[in-house]
Order: sequence, then structure tokens, then C-alpha cells
Amino acid sequence: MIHLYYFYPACSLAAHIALEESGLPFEAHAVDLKDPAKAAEYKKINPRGTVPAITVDGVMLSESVAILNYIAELAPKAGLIPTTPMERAQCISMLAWSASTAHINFRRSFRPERFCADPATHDAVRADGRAAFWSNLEAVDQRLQNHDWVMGRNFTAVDGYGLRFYDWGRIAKYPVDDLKALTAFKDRMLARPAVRRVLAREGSPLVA
Ligand SMILES: N[C@@H](CCC(=O)N[C@@H](CS)C(=O)NCC(=O)O)C(=O)O
Repeated sequence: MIHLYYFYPACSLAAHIALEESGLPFEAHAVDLKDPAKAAEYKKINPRGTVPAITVDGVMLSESVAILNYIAELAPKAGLIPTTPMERAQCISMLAWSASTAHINFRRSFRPERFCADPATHDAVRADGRAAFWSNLEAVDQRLQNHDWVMGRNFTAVDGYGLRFYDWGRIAKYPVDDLKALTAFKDRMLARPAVRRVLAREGSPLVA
């Protein structure tokens, strides 16, 4: 049995969607990262304190890119990561960009203290992060101009990240609805039964 640890509205949405789409049996555990006592308790499972993490037979795996790869390999029929070498590498490239660029830009916009301790820098770090994340949203919108899914014709593990980025943009009051292709993609994601189940479980207002 796979145990998934997630938090709303964290990047763990991508792993949660991948697991639900995979059809693999799993148990989802919400971790309240805003509660210091619960966040500290969770470090007994994942010492880094981050979500997503999964445990399988007592072995813990963290980092979205690794988790998504693992799920994709366990459930090849779900097509979460393509199998031909270049398509597979392109998909992993987009996952890595999501985790290491877009996610980090968004973090700069609301956790500036993680980047520089000096409060005098925080407004500038926030503003730079906000501008950079907006350009990342535009880049995803661009990719979706002529395609239903972020990687093109087929739904993949990257699409959970795409929905998370749309939703972060909505929560942080970016004009996401001006990004027509990204907004249409969000609606396609919301039409997927597995995605709706995950959003309902997480208490997301996207399916309220
Ligand atoms: N590199 C990790 C980052 C995971 C991460 O930082 N998740 C955030 C939520 S979006 C988190 O757990 N933050 C809590 C913390 O950093 O203390 C991944 O891609 O999975």
C-alpha cells in the first residue's frame, strides 16, 4: 500500500492526481503544515518536512519528480510519463522545470525570508518572484495554445503541476483568466473524474 502525504494548496497536488489517475491503491493523508506541532510531527515521516512524500512498505520517498516517476513506472498503462526516450526526457524536463523553476519563483513571491533573511530585501524578492511566476504561467499558456495537455496530445504527470500553477495564480490574484489556453486547460482538468475526486478530497474550492 502506498501512503501519500499532502497539503492543500501545495505542489503535492501533482502526486495526488498522478496516484488517483494511476488506479493504484493508496491512502491519502492530509498534513497540516500550518500547524507547527503537526508539521514537527510530520518530520518523523519526512525529515525535510515537505509534501509530497510517499511511503511504501516503510520506505519514504520525497521530491515530486521522483515520486511521479515512481508512480508512472508502477502503472505504465496510465501513460503518466511517455516511454519513448525523447518523449520521456521531454516530460521529465518539464517536471524538473516545474519543480525547480516555476515552483521556486512562486515561493519567492510569498516566502521571501527563505531567500534572504534581511527584511529590507523582502519586497524586492516578492516582486521579482511574482513577475517571474507570471512569465512562467504565460509559458505554460503558450504550450497549451494548440494542445489539450501540457506535453501535447496526451495527458501526463505534468498536467497536475499545470493545474497547481493555475490555482496558485488564482489564489495569489494574478489575472489567470486572461490566459485563455491555461483557463481552458483548467476546465479540461476539472472534467476528469480522477482530478475531481482529488480536488474534493483536498477541499479545493475549484470543485466547490
Ligand atoms: N522539491 C520538493 C519541494 C516540496 C515543497 O517544498 N513543498 C512545499 C509545499 S508546496 C512544502 O512542503 N513546504 C513546507 C516547507 O518547506 O516547510 C518537491 O518538488 O517535491
